[in-house]
This record gives sequence, structure tokens and C-alpha cells, in this order.
Amino acid sequence: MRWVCRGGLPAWLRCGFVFPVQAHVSRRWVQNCSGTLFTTPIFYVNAGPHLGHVYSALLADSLHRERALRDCATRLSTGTDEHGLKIQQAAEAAGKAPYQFCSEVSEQFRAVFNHTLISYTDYIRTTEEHHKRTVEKFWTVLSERGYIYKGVYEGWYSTPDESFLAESQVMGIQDKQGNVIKVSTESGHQVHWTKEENYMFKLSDFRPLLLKWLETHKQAIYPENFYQIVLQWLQEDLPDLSVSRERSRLKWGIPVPGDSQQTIYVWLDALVNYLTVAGYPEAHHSWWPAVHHVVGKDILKFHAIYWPAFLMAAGLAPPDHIFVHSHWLASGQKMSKSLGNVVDPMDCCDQYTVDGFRYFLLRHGVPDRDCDYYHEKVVQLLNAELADALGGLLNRCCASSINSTQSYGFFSSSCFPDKHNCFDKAASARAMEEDYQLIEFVENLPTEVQARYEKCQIYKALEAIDACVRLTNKFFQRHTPWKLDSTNPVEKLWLDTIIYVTMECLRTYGTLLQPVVPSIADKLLSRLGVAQNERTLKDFLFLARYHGKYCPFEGRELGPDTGVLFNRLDQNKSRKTKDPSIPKL
Ligand code: ME8
Repeated sequence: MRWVCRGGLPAWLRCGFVFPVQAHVSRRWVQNCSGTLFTTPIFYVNAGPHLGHVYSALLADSLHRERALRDCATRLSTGTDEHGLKIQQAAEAAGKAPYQFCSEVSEQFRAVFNHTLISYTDYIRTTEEHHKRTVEKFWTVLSERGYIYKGVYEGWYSTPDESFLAESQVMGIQDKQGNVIKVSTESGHQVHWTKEENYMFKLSDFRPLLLKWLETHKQAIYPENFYQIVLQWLQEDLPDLSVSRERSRLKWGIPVPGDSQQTIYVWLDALVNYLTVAGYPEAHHSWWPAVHHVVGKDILKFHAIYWPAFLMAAGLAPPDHIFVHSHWLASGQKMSKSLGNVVDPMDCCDQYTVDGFRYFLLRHGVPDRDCDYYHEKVVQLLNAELADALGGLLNRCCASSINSTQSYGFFSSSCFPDKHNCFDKAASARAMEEDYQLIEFVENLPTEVQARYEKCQIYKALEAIDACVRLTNKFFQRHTPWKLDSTNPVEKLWLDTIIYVTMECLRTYGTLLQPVVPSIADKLLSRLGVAQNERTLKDFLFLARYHGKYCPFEGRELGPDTGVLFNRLDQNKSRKTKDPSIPKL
């Protein structure tokens, strides 16, 4: 079916028509545009960074970049968790002084994050003086408000998890020598019986308040299955929590204010890093509680129960959102040093490029469930979506055989009339029903992508973009522009329109892909001639000429870089795995 416009005036002059989706998008962006602090977990420095750590950081990074794209105030904090028994033991095993050991591994994390283009604004180390002062202040507030008391703690402790466990959370198993040992049911790590005088936090007081918080903030924890898990935990009794260890056992940590014989529990120390970054106790109000924590499922209890309870006890609000993700397995198995299947992020970047690696993790990683990582899948996905679909589309509309003037194309409303203002069919109209569907999908894409980001469903945002890329390839294929005769003025109008529409679609994809593949998006937008200050989503207008508006890109000269957007990968190059403790930098 084809349509034709009545009269020759642009649509907006004729009836003041504003495309409803675009109007809706602009309103939403303005409304939601408040400052947000995104955080990653701070990483233990007992071993170097691996793929799972980079995934946590990547999720937060793309959320942060997406906010920036909408011109919203945003920060991204990451860093390292450097106190506690397991770090103390790792430093001893390495024969190094704890601080030197922590500094070396912390630098490894920083280098991997720099390399993988994690655009953090804050990098915190818990051994920094200003963090220690914040923890002391926070402890003092909890204590003064009556939520800390001294008691005797007796129970199981898991050092790898730095976690206290109830009898119901441990089970007996046989170790390799046939001895019966106790392990944490959740993590499988060995636990040891501890009895010592500790400071206790009145966690039990907070069960009703935590339940109320979750009832009134149903979107506080994403995805929904993890929200339900937390609710389930809160159905059971919440015993008071030991928040210190005897200094004789744990030297590597912040001493309890006023009691040098006790060290503050590493999880209390670590969680407070978020407040340190926000500027507590003086300057946190501009960012707190507009905080979005990205955390792995293994540390959900600390973030969704202990942390909100600590905050409430200190008179602060819980964070706005906790985004939870599941774990990456390597070829179906949990990654572990002993199995030798730990995936090194630096190797991945070497093999697939930084953007390729970022794209795979965010496109294939589904937060609700564990995901499998294997080489064949990475190669297949990147070749199909980045090399063939996206790169192929850019190549096709920039090829000099089709685009002889090497420009953005020109739009002809007689070839592609406004569907909403056309009453009669005209011979010059070439657009088909499927073409109108395509532009409707692409027009809606920024809204859909934003909605996905708001739920941390980046894989779904990327799925939607990829679906549109495929539709655009079909559009190009359907109209066989290579068969049009550019010396014929009528055919030239349609050829230019096909190029213009395709480039407008590509500009939309390039803009929306910036949070995930910043280098590829930059290459794509530069090739289309889109300037740096034209790449945000604020006031983004797709297919302006179709809506009878001025389009600054129309007819613009293409950028000079004709290089391949993403080189196809070789399936036969095998994946390497290595010990993560010494990443190649
Ligand atoms: O827990 N796949 O630090 P951490 C995906 N210091 N994510 C994974 C993963 C995998 N295979 N393995 C680990 C800590 N992670 C604390 C945090 S925050 C105040 C303190 C994720 O270095 C894990 O789920 O053990 C967690 O979110 C993050 O890496 C850091 O783990």
C-alpha cells in the first residue's frame, strides 16, 4: 500500500502534526532526569579480576553511560574491598605486607576497568583514610542511636564469604581425605565454629521495617525473582548480627571507635563505601538515596537486608534500587582456579576486542539466571550481530557503488509520504507498508531501550536494537537500491531516500549503542558525519524530514573513515583460560 500527501507543504505546516511517540519520549526524559549514583560492588583483593567482576562493572557502566546520554547528572563508583580475614590471610600467603599486597591487586582491578572502558567517576579503596573516617562516624552514629551492644557471639563463620551463619545455613560433607567438615549450604565454603566477645547490631529490630520498605517499594530490587527471595528471607527470624571481631584474630581492619581490642566487621566497613563516595556525613544529600547498586546474587543478603537496616538505624533511607545479576559459568561449570577454567577479561579483549567483549557480556548476560560463557557462542554472536548485521548495513549504504556522492542522503516526501497525512495513492510514492512499520519500530526504540535500562535489562535493550537492525537490512534488501539508475531523476529521488532512511536508522542505533560499545558507536557515528555534540538522546529526533522538520544531517558529507566497523572473528581460534591472580596487563 502507498500513500501520498495532499498539497506540497511540509506536514507540520499543514496541520501542526507532532508524532505522538516522540512527544511522549521527550516528556519522559525530562521527568526522569535527576542525579543518580551507580555503584558496583567493591572487589575483594585476595585474587585478581575475572570475567564475573568485569560483568558487574559493565552493567553499572552501561547504566551510568545511558543516563549521561540523556543529559542526566550521574556518577559511577567502583573500587576495592581491602580489609578482613581473607585478605589478611592472602597477604600472608603471598609473603607481603597487607597494604602493599592490597595496592598491587587494587591496581590490577583499576587497570582492567580502564582497559574495558568502565567510565567510573570514583574509585574507592577501603584502606583510604577518608573512608576510615566515614566508617568510624557511621559506627558512632549507630552506637549513639542505641543499635550496637556488646555480647558474646557463638556460631559458624565462613572466611571466604566473610559471613556469620546459623546452624540452618550449614551442612556436613566429607572432604577429599574423608573427614566430615561443615560448609555453608549457599556457597559451599568451609565454616569454622567461633566464640568470641563481639559488638552486636540489633538487626532483629528491623524485620518489620524492612518488610514495610519492600511492600512500599516493589521495584527496589530487580529482577523480580530476587525481590521474592528477599521477602522469603524476611519471613524467618532475623537474629542480631555480630559487627566486630576480636583484634587478636583480625588485625587487618578498622578498629572499633573507643575499643582498640575490636575490629569492625568487614561487611559493615565495605558497605559504608557507598556513603563515603556520596560524601557522608556532610555532603551525601545531593546523591543519597538516589543510588542504584549493582550486585551479584551471592551478596544480595548483605545489600538487601543488612545494608538497608544499617542505613535505617543511622536515620538514612535505603537505596532506590538494587539490581541483582546471576553468575557466569565457563562451559557449564562454575569458574574456579582449581578447575583451571577461569576466564581472563584481558585475554577476552585481545581475542574479541574490548567492544566485542562488552557487547557479548551485556547481550548474552541475563541477570535472572546463570549464563554460560564459551568461545563458540561469543564468535557466533559477534559475527552475526556486530559484523554482519550492523557492520554490513553501514557498508551497504556507504558503498560508493550505491552512494556515489558519499553523503547522508536526501529525503523525498513524494517517495516516502507521511502515512498519517495521505489520502490518495500517488505514482511517485515508493514506500511500502513494511517500511512504515520499520520507522514506527525505530521511532519507538529509544523509549523501549530506556524502559529496559530502567529495569537493568540491557540484554533486552540490545535485543530490540538488533531486531531493528535486521528490519533495516530487510528494508534495504527489499528495495534493491543497487538496481536503481542514479542518472534517472525519479529513481535518484528514491535512491537518496533509501540512503537517508537507512542512515537515520543507523544514527539511532549508533546513538543507543554508545553505553555498550562506545568505540564501535563512535566509529559508526563518525562515519555518518554525526558530530560529538549531536550524540545525546536529549532532543533526539528520528527521521525529522519525514515529519516535515528540518534535519541537519540531510545531504551531509560522510566521515572519512571507511574502515570495517567490526572484523569478523575466526571460529577456530581457541579460547585461553588462566589463573586470574596475575592478570596480563
Ligand atoms: O563480594 N559471574 O567481592 P567479590 C558473575 N567484596 N559475577 C561474579 C562471578 C561470576 N562468575 N563471580 C563473582 C565481594 N562475581 C565483596 C563485595 S560490596 C560492598 C562488597 C561478582 O570480589 C559477585 O557476584 O567476591 C560480586 O557481585 C562481585 O563479583 C564482587 O565479588
